[in-house]
Amino acid sequence: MATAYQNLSDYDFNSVPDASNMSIGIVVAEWNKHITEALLEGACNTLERHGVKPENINVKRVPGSFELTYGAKLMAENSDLDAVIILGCVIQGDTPHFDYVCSSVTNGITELNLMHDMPFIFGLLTTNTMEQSEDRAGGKHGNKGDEAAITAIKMIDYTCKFKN
Ligand code: DLZ
Repeated sequence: MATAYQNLSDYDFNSVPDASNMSIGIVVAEWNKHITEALLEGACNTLERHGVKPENINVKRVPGSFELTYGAKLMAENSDLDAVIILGCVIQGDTPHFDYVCSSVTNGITELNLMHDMPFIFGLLTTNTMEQSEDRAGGKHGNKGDEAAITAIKMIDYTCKFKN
């Protein structure tokens, strides 16, 4: 896995645009809750570190990763947001239909990005074991929530270059 060689929380602080005027939605799957709540904590802390006001972070929860696409769609269509971050965790060993859930979320997010005029950010952990997920949810490989937050800020800034 590529992320084993790159810490998900490592980045150059100064390369990230100011985010104090940004509003961001986060949809979180409840399945593998201790992992997804750690991703959420990482994402919120990173957004706030770059200036996003806590009242401009809109968090909603859905039961599992399969529901993330619909949750993100509703959030985007019913709130005034600049981006939506999608957080979930699918573990191959625990999930007989791992490939179906992963490809559903991946295709769903791709479609949302094409349908809407805002970025939808992929923050789904897809691992072989719980340990690999823990390593990427604040463990030895960092936190994918941090990575998703930075990506959201950079993609909002990218979008602004075309809108203004
Ligand atoms: C059913 C299921 C299974 C077996 N595994 C996971 C998982 O590892 N991660 C996850 O986020 N969700 C899982 N789910 C739940 C499905 O995503 C979905 O919530 C249910 O199939 C109901 O649509």
